[in-house]
Amino acid sequence: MFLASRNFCCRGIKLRADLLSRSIKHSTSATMPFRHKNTRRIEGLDSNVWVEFTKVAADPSIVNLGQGLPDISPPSYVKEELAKVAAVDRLNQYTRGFGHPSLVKALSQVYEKVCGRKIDPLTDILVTVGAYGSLFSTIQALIEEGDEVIIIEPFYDCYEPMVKMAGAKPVFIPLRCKKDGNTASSADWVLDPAELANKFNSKTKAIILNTPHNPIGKVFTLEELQVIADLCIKHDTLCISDEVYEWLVYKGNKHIKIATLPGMWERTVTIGSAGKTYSVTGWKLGWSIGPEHLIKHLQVVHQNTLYTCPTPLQEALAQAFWMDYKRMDDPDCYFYSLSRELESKRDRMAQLLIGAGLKPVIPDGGYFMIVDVSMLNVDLSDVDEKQPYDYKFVKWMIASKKLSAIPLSAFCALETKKQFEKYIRFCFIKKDSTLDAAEVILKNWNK
Ligand code: IK2
Repeated sequence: MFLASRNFCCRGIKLRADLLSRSIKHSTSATMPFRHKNTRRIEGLDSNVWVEFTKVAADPSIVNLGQGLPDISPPSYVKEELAKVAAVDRLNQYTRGFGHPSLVKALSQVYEKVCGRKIDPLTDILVTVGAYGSLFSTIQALIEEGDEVIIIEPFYDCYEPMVKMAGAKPVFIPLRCKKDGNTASSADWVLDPAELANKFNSKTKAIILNTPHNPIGKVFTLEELQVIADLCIKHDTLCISDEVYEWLVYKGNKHIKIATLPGMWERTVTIGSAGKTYSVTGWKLGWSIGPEHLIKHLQVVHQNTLYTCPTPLQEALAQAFWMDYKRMDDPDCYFYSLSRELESKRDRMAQLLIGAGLKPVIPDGGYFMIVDVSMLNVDLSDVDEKQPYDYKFVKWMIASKKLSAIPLSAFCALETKKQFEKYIRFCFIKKDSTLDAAEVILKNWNK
């Protein structure tokens, strides 16, 4: 009885306090306008494709080939390492801010082998929260207000807002399809060297390169990288090279790091991702690798924003890297076995789309496939008028076919959306059962 009345009394006080605070809020907003709006640097950056499409594809009955996350299992040793580190007290506390010592050491060994040069684990590497964190610290550290940054379209969507938040101007150049209509390969999508050369001027601070490319799956060739490198050197420009899909290249293709081309190490920051390397996108660890004179500025951004990344994840990742480092000459190394596993998924995805009467662009790398859906002639008059065709198409497909994808124009600047809006992007790093479910939908498309 006493307890009951005490609870009632406490609840009564809380209720009165809530009412009071609501009435204060109400009287303030009624009498004067709230003067705190967003900062200018985030003006116009409110829409985001992941926020929008994660929400619409959240229903578990939808076959989700949208956002780039695996539903296959990560390698068992990676999961086991994480379970082991949780038991070590020291590994549950803060670690070195610029990267846990065993992780930067492992990364330096792996990348020394790939790049054929010395990489100092303490000065040439910064570990961050995902490749997003690496891109952010690179752009914040090296891009100045008023600078121009060349971005190749389509582009991973965060490049444009990150450049804008740094006060710089994105300058876009599209990959153009050199074949008409019946495009079969991501290699058909190319930059025009003369058009690219015209984008460089005295204000150009950097170019952002992404190879293997998301969303097209293009793997830039040595010749194509050399054109970019020559322009960077000629105009004393930096290169921010997003290589999160570096291990995911398919037969007949080779991933080349632009930082290994003559004269490029000193001006390149290369970005990688644990999420993409080990199929653990939820771990959100990434890294930037480059010369000390660039990485030291990224470290300043990092020490004053995030300071450090989770220790257990870094230690587990380090152990995984050590294991694969030791077998880099063995085809069973996860760096190569994952791309073999994905190559058959890529071929299956292509067959499903071809079977539905579509012409997919077969990627040479990464785990996405784009396809022109305009030929399906779907009536989209009921879907939100203001959006580009591909947005409307994907929303319609999710609602009517229970299949999700990502609209390609999400990876383009406003002015170029029209050029790309007939394509949508499918993600194929999926279990056979998920691809089976997609197959049923595509086979029954016209029923
Ligand atoms: N850069 C590229 C090119 C990426 O693809 C990603 C991750 N994208 O995945 C979502 C999708 O395209 O569906 C990143 C950077 C970010 O990587 P991280 O998860 O390591 O921050």
